[in-house]
Amino acid sequence: MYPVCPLENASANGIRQVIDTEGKLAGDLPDPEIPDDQLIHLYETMVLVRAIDDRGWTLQRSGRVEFWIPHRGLEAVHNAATLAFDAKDWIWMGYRHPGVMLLRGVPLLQLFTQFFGRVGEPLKGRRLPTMMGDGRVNVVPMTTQVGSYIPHACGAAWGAKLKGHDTRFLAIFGDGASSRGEFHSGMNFAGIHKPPIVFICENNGWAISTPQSLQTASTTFAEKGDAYGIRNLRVDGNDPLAVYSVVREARALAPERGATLIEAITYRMGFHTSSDNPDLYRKPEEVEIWEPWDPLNRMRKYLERRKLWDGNKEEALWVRCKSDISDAVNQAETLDFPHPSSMFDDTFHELTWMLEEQRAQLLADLEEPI
Ligand SMILES: Cc1ncc(C[n+]2csc(CCOP(=O)(O)OP(=O)(O)O)c2C)c(N)n1
Repeated sequence: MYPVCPLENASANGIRQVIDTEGKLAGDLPDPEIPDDQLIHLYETMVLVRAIDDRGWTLQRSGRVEFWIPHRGLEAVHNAATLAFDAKDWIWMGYRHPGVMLLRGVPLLQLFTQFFGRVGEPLKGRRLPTMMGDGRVNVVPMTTQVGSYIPHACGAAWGAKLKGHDTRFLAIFGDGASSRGEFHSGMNFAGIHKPPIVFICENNGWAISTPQSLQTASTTFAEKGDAYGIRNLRVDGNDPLAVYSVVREARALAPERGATLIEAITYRMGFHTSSDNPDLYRKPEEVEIWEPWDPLNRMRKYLERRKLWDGNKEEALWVRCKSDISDAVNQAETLDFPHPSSMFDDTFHELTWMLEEQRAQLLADLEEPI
């Protein structure tokens, strides 16, 4: 028999939880009583994030988008965590977190402009699709190097503390990041200096083909916080209400207590990226045990129990999401690609002579007929 989903025995596994698979209050945490309009906005964003993933995948498979990093099943953690933070707070995120941008009010067109690598979005079409960010809404552009941004996030949080600003910080990263030196430097720094930061380790079971058992010999990722004197806990990462609860509490404690390390237990239902094939390293049965814990279904059932949602609203929402996405796709595909020489822009205030030479060479090469 295949092992059961860890969320099934949440309390035995020390995993904080609010709702079960039927959206019933069944966990150890009380309902966080998020206002109705925010609850609905959260659910609608989770659905939009799922619809973006569905469309992004087909766009990549049909050759219209270069690359895709799926986020199916991971809609609860980043959306609920963003909602738990204030707009003035800063967020460092990974590449599976489009809801961070959406909940900060970034238009869908900007996301698709980024996915298509066109000009007209802040990163100027230079990043891999889904590696987003926008300083105007306090979301730091994502860097591909796993976990590399943890020390930067700590430094920024410490800086805010030293300046007496009431700004809090959130850094979301994967379980794979916990094997990087930057994770340990960041945790050590945070334990000592107590910057107002919340770390979320999104434990989705895998780092490409590396399972948890080969990532760490620790029983949990959360307990790594103990070594650094950092408050830590585990939460059901497919339960948006539980994620909201623990993140909101950690944010509130941050000015006094400093950092909290939250291990959010979730599961990457899809491929690592469009260049991956998970059939080579994991069994379909493993994916199946997570299906009843789908965060969208649980949240929808919870809203239905609260009489805030029904089948008609659900259908209308999906129609709206698909139509808004199609509009964004159609518009984004008409935009220009960046000029190749723009790769030299924004590297230095003034280009070094070597980069000047390389840029001139590139421009000359581009003039040459192939
Ligand atoms: C420093 C570094 N090493 C290796 C890679 C290649 N790489 C890209 S994603 C990834 C796995 C990351 O796993 P995790 O942090 O658990 O996040 P997930 O992709 O599962 O969301 C690896 C090893 C990289 N981008 N950066």
